[in-house]
Amino acid sequence: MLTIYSDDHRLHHGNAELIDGTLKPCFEMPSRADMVLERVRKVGLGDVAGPREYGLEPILRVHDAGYVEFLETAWSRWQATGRQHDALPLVWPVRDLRIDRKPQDIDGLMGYYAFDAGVPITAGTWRAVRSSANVALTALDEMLVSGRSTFALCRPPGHHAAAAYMGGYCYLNNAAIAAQALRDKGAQRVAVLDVDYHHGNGTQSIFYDRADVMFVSLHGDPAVEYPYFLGYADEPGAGAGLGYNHNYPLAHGTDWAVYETALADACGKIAAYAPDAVVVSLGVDTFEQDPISRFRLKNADYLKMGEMIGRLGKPTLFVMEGGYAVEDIGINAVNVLTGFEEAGA
Ligand code: SP5
Ligand code: ZN
Repeated sequence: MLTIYSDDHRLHHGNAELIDGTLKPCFEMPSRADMVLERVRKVGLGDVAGPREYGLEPILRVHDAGYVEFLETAWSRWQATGRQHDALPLVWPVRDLRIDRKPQDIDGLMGYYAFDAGVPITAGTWRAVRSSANVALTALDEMLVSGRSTFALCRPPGHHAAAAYMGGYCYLNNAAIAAQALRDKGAQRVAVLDVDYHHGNGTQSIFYDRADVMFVSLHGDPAVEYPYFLGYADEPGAGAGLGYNHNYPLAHGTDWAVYETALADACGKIAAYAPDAVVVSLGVDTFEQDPISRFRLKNADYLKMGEMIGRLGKPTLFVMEGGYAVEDIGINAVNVLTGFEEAGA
């Protein structure tokens, strides 16, 4: 399987995130992508190539123009106020606070365009997130040209980012940008399967009222797990999109036996939808040793996960999302890809 990857991800290296009541070193760190790339090479998964430049157009098909302009200018505006350390949001417009007035000040804008404090903006963030989107778009084009499934080794990840807000280590929604590009290149129906431990609130939000992109997600139950405010089973889609959103909230402690049952059901929904292609939001933070997550999948379970996805028999674009057990992230992510290939897809 072809992997698309760019060293530009290293330009995004936040110092700290607010977690457990304290500022800790970011779990979402450059070594994550390095470890996945190392494993791709070690097992001989296939060629590794760099991304092409797609400009802002495919990004603006998914994201709000004001939000994209904010991402592009946030670092220079933050720095202009005399600060050299990472920009982080600190105040958010919840419930009856006004979102009809966009603040002029960068500190206000950081909160306006974020839903949590897990999104440091640094000098290199914009270039890294642009490259990450280009990685997904290039892997998509390679899939379309070759008819073979591909791996977008994206970093930073994307599935928590919605049309007009960042959060959960995510800035641009790489999987959503690729799914929309698939539609724009002629696919009639696209299914996004999100196996990251956390609910893909951004992707769900972007496609919630649409029937042409189905969103299916397995994740920690939001009643007890981040991102808490989306991802319940009773979110079926709205308007034309009613019936095209499927959430599988799973309990803390979920192991492969429980996960497999849910994944089989999810794959059944996708098969019945008969999509032209599948985009997989590939997070491996479901791993038993993940430092911020509470499922119990083991290394070998990811092979079985890949086989089940492979049995759908669809052209599939894998887009890297989360996974914070850095020592095992490469083994687990590449196990999904090799399991997929062994299923003959
Ligand atoms: C892409 C992705 O996987 N983003 C995840 C963002 C999660 N951020 C908040 C994590 C909160 C973890 N709380 C439990 C801490 C255990 N000590
Ligand atoms: Zn995650």
